[in-house]
Amino acid sequence: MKRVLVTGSLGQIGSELVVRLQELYGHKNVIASDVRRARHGLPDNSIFEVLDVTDGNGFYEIAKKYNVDSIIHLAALLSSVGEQNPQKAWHINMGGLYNALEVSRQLGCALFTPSSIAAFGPSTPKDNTPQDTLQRPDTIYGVTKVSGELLCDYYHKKYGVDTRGVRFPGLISYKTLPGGGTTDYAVEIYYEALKAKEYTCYIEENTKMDMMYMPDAIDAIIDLMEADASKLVHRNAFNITAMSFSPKEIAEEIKKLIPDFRIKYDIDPTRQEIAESWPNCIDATAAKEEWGFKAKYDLTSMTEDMLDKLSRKLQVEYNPPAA
Ligand code: AKB
Repeated sequence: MKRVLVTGSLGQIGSELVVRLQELYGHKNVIASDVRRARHGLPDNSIFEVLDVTDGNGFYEIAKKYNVDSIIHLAALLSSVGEQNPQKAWHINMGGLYNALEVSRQLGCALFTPSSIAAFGPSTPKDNTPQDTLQRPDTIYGVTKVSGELLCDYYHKKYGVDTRGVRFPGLISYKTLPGGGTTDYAVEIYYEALKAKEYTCYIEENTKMDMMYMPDAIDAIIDLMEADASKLVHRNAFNITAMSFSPKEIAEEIKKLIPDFRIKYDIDPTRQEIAESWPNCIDATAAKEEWGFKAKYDLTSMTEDMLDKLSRKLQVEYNPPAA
C-alpha cells in the first residue's frame, strides 16, 4: 500500500485504522472518508472527504482525484441494526461493496473489505469452526457478508482485482463506540463497569462468541494487505479470532479489577437469536499459515488495557487492587 482510501473512516475500526495508516504511510497518503460530515475523532491534519459509498460516481471521483492504489472499504451496517431495516442493509452493504470493487477494477486498486463471523449460520459447526465449512446465515448482515466474500472472489478470478479480507469477530475498543452490532455488549460492559459498577446485559450469560481487541484487528488489516499475494489461498475470508468468551466470563474478568462490579441480564430476543446462530469459537489456522496472523491480546490483557485507557478517557476514578 502506498496511498490508501478508507471508507467508513469515522466508525469503530476506521477511526483507529486511519491514525495507524497515517503513522505508517504518511498523512498525505491516507484519504479518510465517511458519509458523515463531522470529521470528529480524526487528527486535524487528516485528508477527509465526504463519501456515500452507494454513490458509484462519487466513489470513483475521490479515488481518482487522490490516485490511490489501495481501498480499505469499511462502510457497512452491522447485524442488529441490519435486522431493523434489511433493505437498507442490503443497499449499503452490497451496493457499497459493488462500487468499491468496480472502482478497484477500473483504477487497478487493491481492496480490503471485512467479512464477519456473521457469515456463518445455525447449521455451521459451532466449535473450532473450520475455514471452509457450511455458510447458511439467517441474518441480512450475514447474507451480505457471504455474498461479499463470493463477489470479491469473483472479481479476483475474473478481473484480477487484488481483493483481500478477514472474518472479523466482535471488536472491542475504547476510542469509538461500535454501532448496531450483536457483540456491542462486550464494549458497553467496560463503560458501565467504570461509570456505574453495574451492567445489564442483553445476551444470555453463557453464550460464547469470538472477540478481538482493536489493536490486533488493525494489525490484521495491515499485515494482510502487506502479505505476499502468492501465499494467499483464502484471500477474501480468513477466519481470525483472539479469544472466545461469554458475558459471565468477561464479567468475572472485570470483577478482578473492579471487585464490586455486578452484571444483570435482560435478554433481547433478536440479538440473542443472532448470537446463538454464530460460532462459539472459530479456527484461525489458515490465517496463521498463509500470512502469519497472531493476536497479542487475550481476555485478561485486553481487560487491563481497556479499563486503564477508558478510565482516563471518561475521567472516572479507577483503583484496581494491587496484583
Ligand atoms: C456485529 O456484532 O454485528 C459485528 C460483527 C461480529 O460482525 N460486531
